[in-house]
Amino acid sequence: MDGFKPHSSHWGAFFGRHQGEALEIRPHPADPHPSPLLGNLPAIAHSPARIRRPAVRRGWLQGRPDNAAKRGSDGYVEVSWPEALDLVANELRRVHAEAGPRAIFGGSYGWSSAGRFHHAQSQIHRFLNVLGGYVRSVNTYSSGAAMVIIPHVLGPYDTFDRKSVTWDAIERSSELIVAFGGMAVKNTDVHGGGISRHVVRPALSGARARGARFVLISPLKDDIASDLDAEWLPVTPGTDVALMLAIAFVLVSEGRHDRGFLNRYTTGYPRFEAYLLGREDGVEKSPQWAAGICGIATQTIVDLARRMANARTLITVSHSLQRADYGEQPVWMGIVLAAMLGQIGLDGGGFSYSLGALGNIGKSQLAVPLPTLKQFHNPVPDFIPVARIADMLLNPGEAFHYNGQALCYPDIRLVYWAGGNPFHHHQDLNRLRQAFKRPETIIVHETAWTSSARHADIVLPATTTLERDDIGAADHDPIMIAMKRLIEPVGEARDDYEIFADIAERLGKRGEFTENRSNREWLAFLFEKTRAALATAGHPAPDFETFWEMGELQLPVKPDDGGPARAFRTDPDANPLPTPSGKIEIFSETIESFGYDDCRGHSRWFEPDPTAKAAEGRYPLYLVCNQPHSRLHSQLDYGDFSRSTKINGREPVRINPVDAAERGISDCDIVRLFNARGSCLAAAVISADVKPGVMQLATGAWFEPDDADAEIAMCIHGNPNILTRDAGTSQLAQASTGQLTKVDVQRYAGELPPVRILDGMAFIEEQNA
Ligand SMILES: Nc1nc2c(c(=O)[nH]1)N[C@H]1C(S)=C(S)[C@@H](COP(=O)(O)OP(=O)(O)OC[C@H]3O[C@@H](n4cnc5c(=O)[nH]c(N)nc54)[C@H](O)[C@@H]3O)O[C@H]1N2
Ligand SMILES: Nc1nc2c(c(=O)[nH]1)N[C@H]1C(S)=C(S)[C@@H](COP(=O)(O)OP(=O)(O)OC[C@H]3O[C@@H](n4cnc5c(=O)[nH]c(N)nc54)[C@H](O)[C@@H]3O)O[C@H]1N2
Ligand SMILES: [Mo]
Repeated sequence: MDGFKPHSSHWGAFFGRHQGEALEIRPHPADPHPSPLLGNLPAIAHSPARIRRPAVRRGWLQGRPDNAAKRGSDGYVEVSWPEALDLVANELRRVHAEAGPRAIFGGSYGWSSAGRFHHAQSQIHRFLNVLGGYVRSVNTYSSGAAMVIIPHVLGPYDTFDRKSVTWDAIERSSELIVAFGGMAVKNTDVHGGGISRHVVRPALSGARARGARFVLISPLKDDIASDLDAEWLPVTPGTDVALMLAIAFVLVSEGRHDRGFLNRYTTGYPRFEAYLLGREDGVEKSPQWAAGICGIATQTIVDLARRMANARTLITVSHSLQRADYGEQPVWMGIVLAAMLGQIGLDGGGFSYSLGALGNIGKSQLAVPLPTLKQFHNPVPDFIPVARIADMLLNPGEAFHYNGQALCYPDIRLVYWAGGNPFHHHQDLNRLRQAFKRPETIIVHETAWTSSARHADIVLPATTTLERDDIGAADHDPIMIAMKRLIEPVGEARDDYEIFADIAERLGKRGEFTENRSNREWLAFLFEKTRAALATAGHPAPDFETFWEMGELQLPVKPDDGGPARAFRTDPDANPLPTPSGKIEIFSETIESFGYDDCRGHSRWFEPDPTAKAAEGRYPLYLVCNQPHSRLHSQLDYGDFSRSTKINGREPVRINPVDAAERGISDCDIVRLFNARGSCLAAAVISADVKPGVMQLATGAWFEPDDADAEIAMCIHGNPNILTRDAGTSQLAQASTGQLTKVDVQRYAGELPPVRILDGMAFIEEQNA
């Protein structure tokens, strides 16, 4: 491949070549199923959406007292780099002097780009720590409820279940795979940090060819690969726990649950059983009971429970189920159900959280550590669960609960973001727009004029990964990649690292931040950790320059031995779980002791939140706001592939034929989705793959308000977060509930405003122009 150089992204390894104006991208030749998301990359080199020069919001620059109210609708003034860096340094100095680091929010959640060094999250946290710390955020939008519940039930997130069940074991041994939330092919395109080979499809096809059967539990039929002939149980969104309870009920009533396993490996089962059988609350969680809630027929539930008890069964629960009200419950209940089947730790059986939600989960673990950039210590005690950002900005000083702690929201005066897009990822964007009017200053490093950049005061143009050398490597992925710079920086864009280094210099901290290493020296330094481990273990261990020449390096993996789940099963006394009981906690005394009414001592079905129910009752349709197949989140929405999936410039929304007919909606009509929080336009796609009563609108279309000054704006492009509710899963995890909301829809009869946000910032002016 003449002139092509290796590189890597969250959606796959590839080779690129920039000649003349054209950036050519080719998938890695060894990748069996390269992601179509690669088609979004070429636009990086030339898109008008890229930020080309530092820019400052006019009202902020002029220092008007009420200027913050104009965030989101103000114009910008381009300035030189030295001016921009001075402004940032002075502002950090001022806020530090007046209020200290506890007034600076640096949570800065977001996926930024692959690459171990130029990872924007690592860079900003390191930088803010060098300056004395910042208010941080904990957990993720992805998995915020699971990250809190799993440690109570199984032990540290990511150590027990996500490291135990492999694709190989599924291909080898699973007989029945019951996938709650599915294993959508589109989702396995992606893994944070990179994914060198997309192997999920061949593994699942292999299991199917051997005779394994798949049951898809989801409101969408295409949440699993079509060649698996999965049985589709179109569950009502948000009701999986009722279905799981009913399956458990059948197991107990028919004596099919594994008492031996429950006795030896779990604690608290009797208290859960009392609830299940109705001894606690007078309600039997029977299939008849569940059928009325989840929309799956009684006999189907009974049959499924019997099949699960009679086969080597693997239960998977996707991220999506826990990104909803009471999201802790389906994860917990999935574990309880697998424990009742007694198959946890058996080859190809048991439970796995998030298998199929990300491409590398289910691959073998690496036997060597990966390069990581040191973050230094953050002395600031304050933090928020990541999705409580708007609550924090709107309610400084207000008390909230989280995982057994009573906490207070800090009073934030400066927000600093690099590598994330809150106007993509957060819920109830009209509320977030109000919240973003609160701080004194908002600084954003961005590659493109996203809506978040358009709500900032100081916007610093960052390079994309294609403009930098880096090392690509991710957990569970056996290939390390020499990510070579493919294009020159666009406009005056600079690496986050350089930007932070120059600001640190203005604050007298350059040496501390850079440790006097150049970019290249950092890469060699970070690589050394992996090289040394390879050498110690007796594997080929090239030096950095040789690795760089080679372009990629195969890393050794641990044997597929069933992981910690097998070890626990084999000898629970020698390998107890790091839970209070050393066992799987079907009842958690710890959680019970918190006294929360929305997450109690054992998994249970919660009726929809009464306030939400009252408010949403008028909106008859569920809206599934899932991950897009055409991009990663909001990244490169301006790319060719993402744009090719839009209809009349709008994001497609899928509607069942029955719901469409009732409303006189035809294919490709522009429709308006609405509820009490807001509305958006989208393009109708009529599809029987969506359960009646449900619509589906992927996340990630860049938020573009019809009227940037209106209190309740309509998004003319199709961002579902204008509709979602900004409320935590429960007081336990306080995680995002963005996956589901209730709406109604109608044909849009008004004049169609053009979508402009993907084509750059129109109202920029040069200083002194
Ligand atoms: N309603 C609803 N909302 C959701 C979800 C849902 O299911 N439903 N899913 C949630 C989930 S799981 C997630 S993970 C979040 C994702 O939310 P985010 O991670 O915030 O989304 P991204 O679009 O990946 O944002 C990354 C941003 O970083 C920028 N960027 C890329 N590389 C660099 C770089 O090198 N430097 C700098 N400075 N910037 C860079 C990109 O341009 C992009 O704007 O969204 C959440 N939001
Ligand atoms: N192509 C692509 N892949 C991605 C991403 C991306 O942006 N683009 N993002 C990545 C990230 S950051 C993450 S965290 C993962 C997220 O992984 P998930 O959160 O699992 O992914 P989603 O696509 O949001 O949801 C998966 C499916 O769950 C179904 N679902 C929704 N609600 C319910 C429910 O109540 N019950 C049941 N049974 N099913 C329900 C929906 O039909 C949806 O299609 O995906 C990753 N993969
Ligand atoms: Mo995520």
